[in-house]
Amino acid sequence: MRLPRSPRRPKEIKQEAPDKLRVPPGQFATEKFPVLTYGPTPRIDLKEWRFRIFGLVAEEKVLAWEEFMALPKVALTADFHCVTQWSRLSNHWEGISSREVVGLVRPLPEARFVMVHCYGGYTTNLPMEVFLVENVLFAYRHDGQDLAPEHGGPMRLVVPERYGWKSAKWVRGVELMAQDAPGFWEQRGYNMSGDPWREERFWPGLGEGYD
Ligand SMILES: Nc1nc2c(c(=O)[nH]1)N[C@H]1C(S)=C(S)[C@@H](COP(=O)(O)O)O[C@H]1N2
Ligand SMILES: [Mo]
Repeated sequence: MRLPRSPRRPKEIKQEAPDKLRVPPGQFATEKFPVLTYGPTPRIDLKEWRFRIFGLVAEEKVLAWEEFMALPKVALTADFHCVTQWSRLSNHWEGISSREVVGLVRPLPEARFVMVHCYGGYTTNLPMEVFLVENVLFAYRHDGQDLAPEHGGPMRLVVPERYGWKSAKWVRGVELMAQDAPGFWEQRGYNMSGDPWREERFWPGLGEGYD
């Protein structure tokens, strides 16, 4: 699969604090990039692919692949922390920032949370202020290659400041909401917030050390 290339170089976002402790508590660094998917890998034809931004917005937006790829691009290096305890440091991502995507729809003032919807039915929730952090992006390239289908290709969300389950693969929509609601893993015992630096792994009270 060859993806269209932007004529402009993506804007490179610096990693926040390269010299700070990079591996959060209870995690170990690995060079590998394991695949963690619940269920089969969806295969999406780029001609059929759509990305819908909807919910509490003045006017919803549906993007086809070419429209999505025509948006201004960013690139950044970020660490990735899975709740199953592996961390993969220094992933280079290229994509479209969440701010760019939200800028297309004029959110209503009551919109405070998002639900990210995926091909295959997976979902995950985030507060708007976390979703709109500068290093959150809808990525289509990883370490210089088009994003592999098993890692979320053609496009996935990347939320470096949260555990990996918030980095939804095969994204097909973002829903703006007034109230928080649990996504797929959040309904099954994972923490609503999922900050790896605070070890927000599971529901408070589930498991030793996590409450
Ligand atoms: N659609 C979808 N997105 C998903 C998942 C999934 O099962 N389905 N797994 C999550 C989990 S638990 C992790 S750790 C990361 C793993 O990303 P990777 O498979 O590219 O390593 O994807 C997240 N995004
Ligand atoms: Mo995970």
